[in-house]
Amino acid sequence: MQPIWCPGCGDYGALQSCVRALQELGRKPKDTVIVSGIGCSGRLPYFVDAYGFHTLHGRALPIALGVKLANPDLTVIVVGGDGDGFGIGGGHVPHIARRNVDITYLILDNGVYALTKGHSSPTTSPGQRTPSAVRGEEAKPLDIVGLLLAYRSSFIAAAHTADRPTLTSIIKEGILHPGFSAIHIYSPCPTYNELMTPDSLRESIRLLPQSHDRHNFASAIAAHYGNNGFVGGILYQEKDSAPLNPRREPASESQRRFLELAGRYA
Ligand SMILES: Cc1ncc(C[n+]2csc(CCOP(=O)(O)OP(=O)(O)O)c2C)c(N)n1
Ligand code: SF4
Ligand SMILES: [Mg+2]
Repeated sequence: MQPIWCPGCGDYGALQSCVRALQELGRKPKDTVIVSGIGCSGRLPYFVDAYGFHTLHGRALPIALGVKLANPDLTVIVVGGDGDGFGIGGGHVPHIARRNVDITYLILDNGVYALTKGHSSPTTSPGQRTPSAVRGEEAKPLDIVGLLLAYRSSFIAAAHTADRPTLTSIIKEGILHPGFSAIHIYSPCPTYNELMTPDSLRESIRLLPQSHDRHNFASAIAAHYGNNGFVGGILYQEKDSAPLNPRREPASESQRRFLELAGRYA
């Protein structure tokens, strides 16, 4: 299917980078599943030659967990918006992170609920006027990378869709990472958010220097908070990350019971 996003939508860049990453890694469509939530971003699986599951608003992560438990050999990618993942679905992210499920999560953040015509999302800028905040947004925006750091995700990266080569290489590394790889991607919505543009992203987001030690958690925190949250690259990657693996002996009684329960539904 041809994409039906508006002209200039950042999600085209995310789509291109995602497909290129899968191609460059030689992942075959039959071995790949893209699971999405609801939103403009949630349409992405339609446009990729792989298995896709357009799920419910905010519920892509638990469904992806089920897919991965049922067949751990699959490459599982989750795509969702800022509202999908950090509004209605915000309660799922920490639990996928702490279980270190081996999936790659592409968070397409456009700062609005675009599909439902531009009302405020958890990342809308303070003062920004939207149909649900006509005098300007009063709430503080969520810091998505800050949350991923707090959840101790085993792979945390940030990128934007106006720099597709960097985004592609980060997605590749995220797919190769054994565990939960979460990538915060600024993806402009020219229809409903005039504050976020490709130029503003290129100007404000600085790539991490080569010297950044991605295995050092304290360095990741310093890089993120030292730049007001506007850095691109791989901030953190846990060394010796051990993902949840249903084929391995469970490490504890509670893990065994969790896997047994999940297996019953798989
Ligand atoms: C349970 C439920 N509540 C609300 C909606 C309405 N709804 C659809 S998409 C959406 C928000 C989408 O925003 P975001 O996740 O940021 O994705 P975007 O469209 O910006 O890519 C909402 C509230 C829904 N489909 N299902
Ligand atoms: S409304 Fe915004 S996010 Fe949705 S397709 Fe159009 S530009 Fe993209
Ligand atoms: Mg959005």
